[in-house]
Amino acid sequence: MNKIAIIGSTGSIGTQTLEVADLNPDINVCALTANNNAELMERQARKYNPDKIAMKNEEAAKQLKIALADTNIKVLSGENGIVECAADTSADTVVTSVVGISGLVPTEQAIKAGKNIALANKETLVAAGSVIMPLAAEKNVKILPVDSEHSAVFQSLQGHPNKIKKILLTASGGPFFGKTKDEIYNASVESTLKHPNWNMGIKVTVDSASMMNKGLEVIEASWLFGVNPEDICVLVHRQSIVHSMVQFEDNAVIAQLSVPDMKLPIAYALQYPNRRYCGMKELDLFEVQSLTFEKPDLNTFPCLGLAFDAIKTGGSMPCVMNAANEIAVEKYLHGEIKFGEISNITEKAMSEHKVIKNPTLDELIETDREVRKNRR
Ligand code: MN3
Repeated sequence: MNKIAIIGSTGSIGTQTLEVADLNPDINVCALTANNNAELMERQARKYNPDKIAMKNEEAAKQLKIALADTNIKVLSGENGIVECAADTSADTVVTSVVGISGLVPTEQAIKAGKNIALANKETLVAAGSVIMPLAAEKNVKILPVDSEHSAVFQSLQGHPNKIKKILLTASGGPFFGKTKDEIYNASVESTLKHPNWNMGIKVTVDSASMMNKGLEVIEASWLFGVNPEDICVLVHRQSIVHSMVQFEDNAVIAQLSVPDMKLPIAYALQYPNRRYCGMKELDLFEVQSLTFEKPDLNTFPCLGLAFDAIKTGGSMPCVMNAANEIAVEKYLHGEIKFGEISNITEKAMSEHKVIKNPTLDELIETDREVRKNRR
């Protein structure tokens, strides 16, 4: 039996995690949290009967307290309620499927409470990998990747106790593959949200279009697998069938292939080292026919280059990059800036930042806050 808490259960990864749980009776849901979708949370709470739930939005929590008055489910609210659902439950594993920096503190508190982490919130490691990874080691908890590329790397490492020579991280290229910087500068939100292969949350879809998503994943991979950024090679692979690869000292390359479906990495993280049917379709390579790999275009997608710069600089720099990008994406979605300005804003924040070499978690949270304040 794997008891889980889901931080962000009404989002894309959260709902797919529950679909995986539906197929596997050995996964038991003991806590759920969300921002403000009270209607969906009520349905989830009634179906999975967790011990406790939390809504970040106080109004939504109030509404649910009334709606769930006939149950024994404890309804909490605010940041503290979310942290309680992450750290103070009978869960063995906490699925962190919220987007952005808001996943950081619940993840940290869950690790401190000795919970394994099924990590879908990449921003946590991007901003604070230097604090989170040593903490996880100290508390002897596992950080199991839910991001499809990192899950593929993790799967490719099974049975290979050897040192990684290179990580070959694949990228779909997003909706603007093959375009020039000028052509996408004024890209509409609608065209940005049209991802060719993956159906994901809004923030990660915009990040995919700018290739910042791949940049965040380079940093995530570097922390998860202890690999230098110089040894992470990004390949644009339009078919999204090879989810990433590992090259070993003997130059053998091991890959994981499947149709693009997040249920596989979710199920693997929750049932590792077992594999069970998770609702994903079979891969038909005759239908796919060819698998192609190309170099990313750093001129059209400067965000990818910024991420390599940020992790090479280290310290508080990736945290600054992440915060500036989150703000810029938000502004873009609200029609306040052009698509092409996302990278400009991020680059400017990075160039203005005075790096803290070995930041504490508090210093990182403060840095994140500063960057957001200055960019709003
Ligand atoms: Mn990914």
